[in-house]
Amino acid sequence: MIMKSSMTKTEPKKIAFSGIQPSGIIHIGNYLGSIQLWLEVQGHYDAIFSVVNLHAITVPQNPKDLKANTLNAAKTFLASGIDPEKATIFVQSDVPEHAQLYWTLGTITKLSELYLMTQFKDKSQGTETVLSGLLTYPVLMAADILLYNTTTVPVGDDQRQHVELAREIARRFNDMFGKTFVVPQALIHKTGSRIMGLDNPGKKMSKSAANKNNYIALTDTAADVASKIKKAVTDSEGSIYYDIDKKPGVSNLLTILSLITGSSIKDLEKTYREQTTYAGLKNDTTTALVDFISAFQKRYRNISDAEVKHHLDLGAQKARAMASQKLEEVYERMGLSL
Ligand code: ATP
Ligand code: LTN
Repeated sequence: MIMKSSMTKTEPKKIAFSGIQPSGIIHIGNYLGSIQLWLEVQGHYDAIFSVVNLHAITVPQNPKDLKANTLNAAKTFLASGIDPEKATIFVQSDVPEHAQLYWTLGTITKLSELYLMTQFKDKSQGTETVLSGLLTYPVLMAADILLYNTTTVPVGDDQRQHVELAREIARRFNDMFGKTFVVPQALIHKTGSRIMGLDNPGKKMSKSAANKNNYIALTDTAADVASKIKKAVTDSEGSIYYDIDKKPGVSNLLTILSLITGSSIKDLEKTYREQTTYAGLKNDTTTALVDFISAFQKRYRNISDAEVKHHLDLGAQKARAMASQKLEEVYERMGLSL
């Protein structure tokens, strides 16, 4: 939770940066693990949120779909409550400094560091051809973050390692060329930083999962939600309490219900203490999700494409003004500008 009281008037505002790939659907894992944190930081931080389309092309994309998904991701930000008066929102490729800084940072990043990234290992596993963009992706992510003097990076737990590498790259650059970058910190939820797949609570909920029952998309219908939660894998014990190792499926449902409703997990455990089946927990989770998603969808339908484009254009201008200054500084430090 971000405490207003911890910010004094004289304290400079902290800067938060985060991004989501426009690679298709946005699921409640993305929302609860990341966008919910964005809503907490906006207003307290100078917040910058990007639709990171250059990241999305590290796996093959259909150009027409990519365009539509990019606009839809930005619309999702707005429908979720991201306020363009408080936060800058923009599309990554509209600010060419991201790709430019990426190149310079790549010249001080070790291949051995990139091969260590678990996301690279997961995504490259089993594929015949591994494209270089998939390996160097965390350098682009470091560029995204470091361009804006970012202090804080609100993300899900799966991005912790990438933020750690961005910190290392910042420190290395500062040591080699003089203090240029702020060393950022990840901001990760205590609960909800890793929403698990409904069909397999041993692995994180993922939009790239083969089984559609793995995730609840923000575009799902009430019937989809009911059917997916009904099929969610639990266990045969018949009692409801939070224990991530012994009861990953039930703990995942409790986490989702807690984050959507704002009730603590302790209170939910009390509510379900007497219950010997999971039907009640599943019904309540379905109702909470359906209420949340239908309100979201209503807001989403009322936002026009023109409105989104307007905010993205303004956002790109603001982001470019900041990013170009930082890139100039980097070029100066490295002896690239005459
Ligand atoms: P996926 O692995 O689901 O295909 P991704 O992690 O590559 O997608 P993004 O859309 O870029 O997808 O993720 C946006 C944000 O959502 C990131 O901050 C990420 O950490 C967070 N996130 C993704 N999946 C989960 C999850 N299952 N639980 C919590 N946060 C998540
Ligand atoms: N790699 C992230 C998306 C991302 C990001 C960023 C997050 C790209 N650049 C900068 C935070 C800050 C992902 O796949 N979830």
